[in-house]
Parts: sequence; C-alpha cells; structure tokens
Amino acid sequence: MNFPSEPFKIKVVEPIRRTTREERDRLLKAAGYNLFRIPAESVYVDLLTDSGTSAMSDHQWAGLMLGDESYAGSRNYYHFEEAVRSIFGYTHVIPTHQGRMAENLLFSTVVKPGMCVPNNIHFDTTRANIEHQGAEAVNAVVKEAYDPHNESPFKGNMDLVRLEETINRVGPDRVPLVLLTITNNSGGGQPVSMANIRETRALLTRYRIPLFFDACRFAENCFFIKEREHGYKDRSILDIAQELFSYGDGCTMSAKKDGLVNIGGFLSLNDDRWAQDITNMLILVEGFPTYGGLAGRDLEAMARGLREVLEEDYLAFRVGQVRYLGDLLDHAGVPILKPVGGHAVYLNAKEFLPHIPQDQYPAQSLAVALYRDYGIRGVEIGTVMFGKRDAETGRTIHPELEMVRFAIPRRVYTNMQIAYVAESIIDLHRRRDGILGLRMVYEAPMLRHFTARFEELDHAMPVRQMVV
Ligand code: P61
Repeated sequence: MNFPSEPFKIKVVEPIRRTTREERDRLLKAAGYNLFRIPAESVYVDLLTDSGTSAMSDHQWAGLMLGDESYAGSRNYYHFEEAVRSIFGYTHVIPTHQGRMAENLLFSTVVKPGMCVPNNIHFDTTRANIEHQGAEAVNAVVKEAYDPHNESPFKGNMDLVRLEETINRVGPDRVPLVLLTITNNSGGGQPVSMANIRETRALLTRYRIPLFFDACRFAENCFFIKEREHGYKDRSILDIAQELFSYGDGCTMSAKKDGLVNIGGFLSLNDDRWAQDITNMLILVEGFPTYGGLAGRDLEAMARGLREVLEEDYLAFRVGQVRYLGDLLDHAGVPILKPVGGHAVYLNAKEFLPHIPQDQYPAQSLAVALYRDYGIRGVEIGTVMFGKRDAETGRTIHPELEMVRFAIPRRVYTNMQIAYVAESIIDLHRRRDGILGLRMVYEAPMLRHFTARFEELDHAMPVRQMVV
C-alpha cells in the first residue's frame, strides 16, 4: 500500500476538541440524528464534505492581504479572469459566491419548462436547480457506475446510447445543453475519460447541443486521465485541462473544491447572448460582474488556488491520500465503492448493514453510528439524499446506491488522522450487527437531507410497518 507523503509542512494549527460518546449521543438526539445539525466543534475528524473545507496555502493567505475592495474593476478580478481563461479557455468569466449560484444563473437563463438536461449524474443542487425551472434532469451515466464492484477506470463516463435516446425522446430542441460532471460526485467521485468527452462532443455537435462541464473537481479528473488514459502520461495537468475544456462550450464551477478556497465559484462560457442575459441576472441577484458576490480578496485566493491545484505533487498526494483510506478499508474486508474516487471514499451501506432494509435508511444509520462511537462525520448519499416519493402510492423510490461518503478536505488532515478513520470504520464493521435502523419523522419538500429529522428504532421493524 502506498503511504502518500505530504508535499507541505504545517505552519498554523487549529486545535480540535475531543468529545465523549455520551456527549455525542446527546447531540445526536438533539439533532434528530441528522449530522448536518451537529455543531462542527463536536466532531473530531470531519469528512462531511470536501467543499469549502480546504486549507489555503501561505501564498493564498498572502493574496488575501492584496484584496482590492473596489466596487467595480478590482484588480483581483483581472487576476482571477486571467487564471480562469488560461485553464478553461472560455470567453466570458462570471464570478459567483459558490457553485449553485452559477447553476442557478445558467439554468434560469437557458432552461424552460418542459425541457430536459442530461448529465452523467446530476449532483443534488444541479438537479434541484433544473427541476426548479420545471425541466427534467436525466442521468445518463454508463451502467458500470451503479456496480460498486466494477473496477473500470472511468466509471463517470456518459453512456452515449442513453444520451442519444434521451435526445431523441424529448427532441433536440428541448435539450438546451448537456452537462458532464467531472469527477462524477454522486457516482463516487469517478472520472470521465478524454475519449468519452470527445465522443460526447461529437454526438452533441450533430444535434447542435452545447456541452457544459460541472467542473468542481476538474484537476482530480485530469490527474486520473494522466494516470489511466493512453497518451496522457507525459502531458502536464494544465495541458490536459486545456484540451478537456476545449471540447465544451462552458462550465459551472464550485471553487470550494478544486479552487482550493473556502468560498467562491464561477460560470464561464463562450456564447455572448447567454453571457449577457446571465450577467444581467447576476447584477440583479448576486453583485456587480467584477465581484459576483465575493470580496476582492476571495477572488485573489481563488486565482491562486486554481493555479496551485494543477501542481502534480499536490494532486499525487491528494488522490493518494483518498486512495490510502480506501485501500486500508478494502484490505480489511470493509465494503467500499471501487475503484476509489478522487475526493472521497464511499462505504457500500447495503453490504455493510445487510440486516437494515433500505426503508430504514442503512447509510444514514451507519453515518450516525460512526459519529456516535468515534466522533467521525461522513454524509449519507442514498435514500435520504436521493429517495423520491412515488406520487401515486406515497412509497419511497430508492436510489440504486446506498452509501456513506467520507470526503477528505484538501490539505487538512494528516495521514495519521486518516489511519484513525480507517481503524474506526474497521472496528465498527466488526460490530455491525448491533447497528439499528432509523425512521424519518420530518422532511422538507426539497433537498430534504439538510433538515430531515429521524428517530432511532430500538429493534428491527418489519418494513411494511414503517411510516416514512
Ligand atoms: C459536496 F450535501 N458539492 O460534494 P456549491 N456540483 C457538484 C458538487 O459536488 C457541488 C455543487 C455542484 C458538495 C457540497 C454540498 O446537498 C449538498 O459550491 C458536482 O456547494 O454550491 C457541491 O456547489 C454545488 C453538499 C452541496 C451537500 C449540497 O459536499
């Protein structure tokens, strides 16, 4: 197993408080067994998300001091614009405070009721923003993506047959754009190959449909292309990224991931008309086009982060640390989604807890048990996040994958802390029979996982008696 050595040393530390199991048990009850409602101060290793949780470099922190907070034409905007153009290559660069605002601006401008937007797999904010426009969000990823044991190198790829079927079903006029999420977060952080991107582009050219990237983890995707795809071994990450984005017409980006910042995002695209409409909407809801809901200093940190994330030493460590956690678990027989993705390790909750039926939220139950016993926070990516209520029967339609994701913040935790996480999960796996299911007692109409509340079942309950 490869122990990934850190390509940095630590200059500033943030102490973390240890809590007791009793304290965590109390907190869980008060939070309705929803880990989003647990105070972060009471978490030892926080793997809820890799979004906005990165440690910035000294170079980025120094950049904060150079923030030009002018309302219009801040110098940091020009640095940022230059960084984005040099990597992504699109004409218009529109800053936003985070990824979902970029999505909202794009979809509220170009998506109309009755339209359809395919993606490999839509992330939840993307799906919600499309559905909010009265349109359909279709997942058309290759079917291997749904098999946790299939070790194909590019499980984030678009299934071109399904994509073409979808286009023909709804009619090309009703597909305003197609998205590719790189890496494919909801499918396990799996990369999309350059070959697949090229083929997707060729297909869409025939139908005159624009291709956009959901580019949050683009550098990790490019690293996988370099590692796994023939012909890219000797190319730089920047070079690979430039080629990749050249096949698209634009992108949305949450820079809270591969921008290595705590807040920030953008939208970048070539179409002048769309850019104009989006900019008008930006001014209405977000801010002036040279700051887009951010401070000048945030734009500077983002400009610097976007360059740093392309460094190969950094990426080898980053992807290596995630893989290290996955390998420790896999060797101990813990069921994980394979191959290990770029930003997170995913536990396969259906196999980890075969005694808990999907109606009792096995992935959520597993995440709760891990927090209670070890102070580690992951996130459920399963029925709570993606389950849908059947309009006629009222029953829940379950997603195919039922997972707990451990997303590793960038440059934040040491390999020793990662080893602690692995040992804890392995220990819990040995005692898995004692874990009980949950019952949902509150859900919001949209993005319910943020605010849902649960009760713990004190004995296994037959599925038909469940009220969800
Ligand atoms: C995450 F539970 N991801 O993975 P924003 N596209 C993609 C994302 O991964 C993504 C966004 C767009 C998060 C944060 C998160 O319900 C949740 O900057 C592929 O967060 O607006 C974000 O970017 C949106 C976690 C977001 C959630 C929503 O942890």
